[in-house]
Amino acid sequence: TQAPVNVTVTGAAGQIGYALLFRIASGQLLGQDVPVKLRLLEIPQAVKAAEGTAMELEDGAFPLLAGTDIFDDPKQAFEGTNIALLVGARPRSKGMERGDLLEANGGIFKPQGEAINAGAADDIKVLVVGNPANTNALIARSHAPDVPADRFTAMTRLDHNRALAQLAKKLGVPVTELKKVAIWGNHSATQYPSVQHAEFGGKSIADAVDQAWLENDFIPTVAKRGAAIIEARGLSSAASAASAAIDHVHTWVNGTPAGDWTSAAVASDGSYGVPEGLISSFPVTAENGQHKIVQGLEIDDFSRARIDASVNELVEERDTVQKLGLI
Ligand code: NAX
Repeated sequence: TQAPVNVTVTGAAGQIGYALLFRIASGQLLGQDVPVKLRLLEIPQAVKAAEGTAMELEDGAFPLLAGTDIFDDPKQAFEGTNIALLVGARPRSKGMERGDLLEANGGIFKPQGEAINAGAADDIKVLVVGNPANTNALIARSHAPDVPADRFTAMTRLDHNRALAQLAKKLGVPVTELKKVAIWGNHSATQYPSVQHAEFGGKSIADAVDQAWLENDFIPTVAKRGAAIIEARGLSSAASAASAAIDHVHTWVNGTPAGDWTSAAVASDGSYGVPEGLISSFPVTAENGQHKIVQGLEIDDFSRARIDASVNELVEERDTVQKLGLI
């Protein structure tokens, strides 16, 4: 029998953590034949709540769950970890400037990056969910110089899934018919959900919908969906975010199907004019546990402007954390 895979989840007592942990324990992250050991990281004040969640995990009697350990020290939480889901982050409070937000998150993602560098397993894969996700991933990565840069990713799969759902509704087809939808740039309101190369049942989506719908309806609906969920639910998206995190890691480990791609924020290699090293969302394929940015796509003028706008925001965030000495 296989040794359990160590999965560290930060922010384990939060709302995404609550939805995520049970799906990991049930085998949906890595597969029905892979035992997992959970390592939960929380701040000291939330350790008791995490213990409550661990009790419920125990009560699930999950056949694949080999145990749950709780930590308030990143060094211990990332010891020997194979998969790290960095969910806990500092939310923006009222009146907080972007610089303050980035600085507060630097205080979280710097020590976590260092701990991953010091103690994680050689095959470590990191997904950052906590916002601002792309730049938090950049901070963590810059403090883990011994870990290959492509192991640090940030989540735009929720945006990707939201785009699929909107398109399926508009076109009256199941999501399984849709291929080659892409999220570009930052996981923020500037993100660019693109259908330029997208297909449904082998036909072009760009030809089937009009540009006005794309610009005035589809793009803002996807980009502002998080705010719409808060408005309706009184709380930010949690189960859908957890579901997307499961999808991101599952695809990373098991690969993308032939003839399709997914979206993930990964280290840029300079493709499509995105500055090298920036963690930006691209259309990506995954094979043998490695992402590849889809190459050779023609980018029309509309897409170019949207991609540039979002990438510029990432450059500004990077410059800010650089000035703050966080990277
Ligand atoms: P919650 O506030 O419910 O939970 C966050 C948890 O993180 C809390 O339990 C807190 O104690 C913990 N935490 C804070 N600092 C920590 C640290 N240094 N180490 C370990 N744990 C720490 O937030 P939740 O709704 O679960 O959302 C978590 C993060 O996901 C937020 O930053 C949120 O903005 C982000 N999201 C990202 C999405 C994406 O698509 N990339 C979508 C959903 C979500 O908005």
